[in-house]
Amino acid sequence: MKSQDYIAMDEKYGAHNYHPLPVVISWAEGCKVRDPEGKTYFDFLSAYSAVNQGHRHPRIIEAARTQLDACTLTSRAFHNDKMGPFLKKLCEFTGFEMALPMNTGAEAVETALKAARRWGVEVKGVKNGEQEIICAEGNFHGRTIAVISMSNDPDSLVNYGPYVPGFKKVAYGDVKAIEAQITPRTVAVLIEPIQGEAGVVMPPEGYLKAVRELCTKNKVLFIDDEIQTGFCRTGKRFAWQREAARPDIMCLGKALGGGVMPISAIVADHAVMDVFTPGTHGSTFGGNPLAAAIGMASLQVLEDERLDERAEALGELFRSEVAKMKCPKMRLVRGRGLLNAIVFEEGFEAWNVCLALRDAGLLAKQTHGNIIRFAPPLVITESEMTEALGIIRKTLEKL
Ligand code: IF1
Repeated sequence: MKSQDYIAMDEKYGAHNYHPLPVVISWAEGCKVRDPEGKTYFDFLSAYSAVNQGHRHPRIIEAARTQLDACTLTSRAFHNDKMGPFLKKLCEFTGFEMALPMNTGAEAVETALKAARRWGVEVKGVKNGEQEIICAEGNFHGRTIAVISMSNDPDSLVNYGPYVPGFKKVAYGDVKAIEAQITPRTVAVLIEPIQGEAGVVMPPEGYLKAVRELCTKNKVLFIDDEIQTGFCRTGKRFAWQREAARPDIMCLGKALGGGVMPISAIVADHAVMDVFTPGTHGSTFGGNPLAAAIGMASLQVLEDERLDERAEALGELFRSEVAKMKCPKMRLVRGRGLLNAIVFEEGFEAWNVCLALRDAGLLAKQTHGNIIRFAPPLVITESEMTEALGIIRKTLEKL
């Protein structure tokens, strides 16, 4: 079958809840992917930062293969010999005391919301049912009913009511707006350190630190969604580290699974995590031995290959080279590490640029019509980056 046949089959049998770029991927390695016709592309999306370690990293694949021959699933009714070592490694990597493993990012966010609501009652003394959580306009935290109840994106929200109460939405990047909404019933503030889906929107300098201090002062938990920004993507292991704004709960996902399987978690210290007691939360697949083996290898690769430093250096290169490109439609390039976006003029349709980039051999996806996100696997080499920048330059300068 050819690419167009696979696309037609997706259209016919798959729900129409996506509008993908017309390209089919049948093989991938490192920062490159290939279609059934044999054309190779740079992958500048990285499955929305889920393949920071590159496609099919040999050490992650090896860990998966070894575990496939031992044991893949036990459920949490029994212990397994991989979960403990994995969670120990995750705690050491993140600098938190405990971890709670789940599968998808949305589940990690749900887990954090549940932890905060329970903490609010049991530690802060808020009456059950009155807990409030403050979140930011323009957020993206996943697709579950509770999580979309925090969203203000019409596509995510419309006709899915009734929504979950207990959330207050405030402008992103404005500490005063958070402060104005804090009441004695507030149990948490949940934010992304950089808003990915919103178009790589960066808060003003000092925002995270100020949110941290505000939360401490008011006995409110600071929940940091690092599902997209975490695991070296922004040039640090986690984006909060740039401002030393250590959260009370961190939500993790995507690259924790090394691009192989969905693995998510929250990490926190005893003071918060101890609100969970047997039976109060869980998942059939969370902490399964296959995921644990893969997660362990995924963390080890980030550490051994110093992917934080690589993201920092190549991100600088990317932004400085793009800024020099002669494209009258381009307004600015922004980002941190290898999470970057090119913003075109208002009303510009970036979809056609993504098609042109595809034809030239680079895959990227637009967000909000006029913004394209550029986020290659962090294992990309400097010479590959230079080659990819050549493709982007040629395409943009033709507009
Ligand atoms: C899709 C966006 C990116 C996330 C943050 C939680 C989750 C995500 C900060 C939920 C997921 C994904 C979902 C994916 C597209 C992608 C995305 F454009 F939708 F917003 F990356 F920017 N917190 N983001 O970014 O994690 O449950 O999906 O594992 O198609 O919905 P999940």
